[in-house]
Amino acid sequence: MALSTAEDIRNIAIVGHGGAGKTTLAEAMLFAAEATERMGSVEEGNTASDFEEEERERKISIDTAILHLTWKGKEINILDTPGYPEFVGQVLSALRAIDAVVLVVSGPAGVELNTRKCWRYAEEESLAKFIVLSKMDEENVDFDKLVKSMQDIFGRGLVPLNLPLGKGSGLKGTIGVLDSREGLETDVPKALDRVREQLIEAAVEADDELLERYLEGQELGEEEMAGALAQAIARGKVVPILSTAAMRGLGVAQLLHALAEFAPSPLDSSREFFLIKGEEKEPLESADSRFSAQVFKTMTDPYVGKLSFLRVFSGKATNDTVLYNPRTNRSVKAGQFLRIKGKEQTPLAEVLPGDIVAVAKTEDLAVSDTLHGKRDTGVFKPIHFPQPMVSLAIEPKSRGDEQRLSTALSKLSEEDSTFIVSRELQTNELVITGMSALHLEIMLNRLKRRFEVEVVAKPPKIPYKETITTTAEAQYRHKKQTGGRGQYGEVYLKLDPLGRGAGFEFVDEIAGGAIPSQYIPAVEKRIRQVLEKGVIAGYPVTDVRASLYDGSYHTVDSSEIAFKIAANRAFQEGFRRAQPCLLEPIVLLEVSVPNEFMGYITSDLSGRRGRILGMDSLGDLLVVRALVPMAEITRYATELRSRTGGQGFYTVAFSHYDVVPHKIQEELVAKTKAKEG
Ligand SMILES: Nc1nc2c(ncn2[C@@H]2O[C@H](COP(=O)(O)OP(=O)(O)OP(=O)(O)O)[C@@H](O)[C@H]2O)c(=O)[nH]1
Ligand SMILES: [Mg+2]
Repeated sequence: MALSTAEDIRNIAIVGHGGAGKTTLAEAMLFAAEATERMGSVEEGNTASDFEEEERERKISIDTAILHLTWKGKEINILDTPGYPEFVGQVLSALRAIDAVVLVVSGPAGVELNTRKCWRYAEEESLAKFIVLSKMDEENVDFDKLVKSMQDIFGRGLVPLNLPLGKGSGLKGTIGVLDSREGLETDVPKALDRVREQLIEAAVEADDELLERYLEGQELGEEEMAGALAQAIARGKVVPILSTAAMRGLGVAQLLHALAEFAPSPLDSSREFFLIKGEEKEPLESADSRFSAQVFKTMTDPYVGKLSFLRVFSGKATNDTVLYNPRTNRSVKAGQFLRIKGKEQTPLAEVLPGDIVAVAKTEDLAVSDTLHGKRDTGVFKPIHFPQPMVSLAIEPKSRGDEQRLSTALSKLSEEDSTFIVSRELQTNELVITGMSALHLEIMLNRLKRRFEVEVVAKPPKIPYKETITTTAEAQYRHKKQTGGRGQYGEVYLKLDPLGRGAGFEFVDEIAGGAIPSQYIPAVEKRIRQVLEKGVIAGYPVTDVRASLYDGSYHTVDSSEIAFKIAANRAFQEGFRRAQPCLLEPIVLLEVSVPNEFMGYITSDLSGRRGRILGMDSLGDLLVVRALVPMAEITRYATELRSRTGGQGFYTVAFSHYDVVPHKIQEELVAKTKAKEG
């Protein structure tokens, strides 16, 4: 399929709260544009977007689906993004590829938490916005109230571009505000006039000349009007609201029409793109003839291998074009560009500025990579992903699967930037971290289905540490001198507590050769071994200084081994005398919830031994910052979600180590003893 020009491309992402009706809308758009022969449904698991097994079974979107249709000569690329908060990484990467968002707001539910978040992301990326009211065929939807509440939240730039005809199950269709009114009955024309006026005012406001003529009462030409509206939309001054009932196909053609007419083409986008070269930023015009593109998503396909999805920002490329990647400083031949339609791919001979396409067999490419047609060091701004915070420790069910597990995990984390795999140094556990318990569950299912590796998962161990709180001295003499060659070594140690984070220090204070210098490294080495294993509960020791200040030796019987034994005993003894304690990691927790949950959050955090640092109100959202022991929030994600009906979210970051309260320390010590038998 040869495209005519970049002006005919429209790149949009459908975003919104979970279950708002995005996938159903995309399906209805494909069907209306005859890109599909039948309209699938989420319930039946046969939509173009939700084709992956996990999506079909759960009836939710997990990955962004890339779809394509042609409407009246316009090539429309649609990115259907997931709405549940754990998949926000998919939304953020999709936004990098497009020029306009279609924010779906469920008619019955109104504005929800994720509606606001998506609005904010779209604003941050300077994207044109369209609002689609979905499920307008459901009962108890009050169109006027809905529009007013959205205008209160998002501003007066929101103006309906169509109106629903009828209500609930009696919804007959929708009427375009700018359409001809012939044959219309009832009171709709009155409302239409009013809205039409609002729309025209909002559209001409940004254009002084038009505004003047309009205020003088001059009739504006249809084309002039459309041009002004398109510009106002591209700049975010006007946000059209369109009513739909996608399951019944109502309002869908009007939406397609609005996108084709008023959504900015890649050339008209008000987004600014620049290539970063060290400290410099070089603006990039989409009319620039140099080929440049950014990878916004990758996927491992069982049949074609790794697919990388690109948004082309400037220039053209063919399959022979050699793509240069400044991150790896390597070039790869494009090989085969592909147009993506859900799970189907069709080969393309050429790609244009603004295109969204895939390339196959590109193992080297990673999300955020910049690609050039010529050698160039400039890179596009990397896509910023949130830090995931829910972890599980995993190990393969069958021994010998370690290698397969690690290959599979690295593939999964390559295609999902919010899924992180790490080996914890202290606990030696393989830990996976994701956005939520559901996210991790989905990943483990994918491991099983796609890579045939099964694992056992449990909460990761908390990396406690051991330290001392006072100074103490200890001595040990190791002596065995009966028969044959003897063993002899004696050490005197002084242990001092050090400040948090200081680690371990060894000081050699031996004077006058009380211990010959060749044995001293053995003393230090043995103590460092004890540090790793711990003394009171099996956790590594930290923030301690050990000073070797005296000792004795025997000219024949002393050996490294003898001094090591003495060092071990003296250190353990000294450690126990120096009022040892356990340290636990404390994290900085930032919780955002609607104001109504303030009471719950504060009492819950104090129950978790948390210390509240501050509270801020952002509109009706409350942001609470607190220091909380890591051990107290291992299941916080699930609990917060269920208590706030999914309206709360949070971030965590490591803060510092602090002393474990005595009672909890006793329990931990007892647990270790029980394990050791
Ligand atoms: N009555 C009615 N229900 C709808 C309509 N569109 C979608 N639904 C229902 O709403 C539910 C969610 O629809 P989806 O299309 O999966 O919503 P989504 O926004 O894609 O969901 P996620 O991608 O998981 O966030 C499904 O049960 C749909 O059948 C509509 O026009 N009318
Ligand atoms: Mg969906």
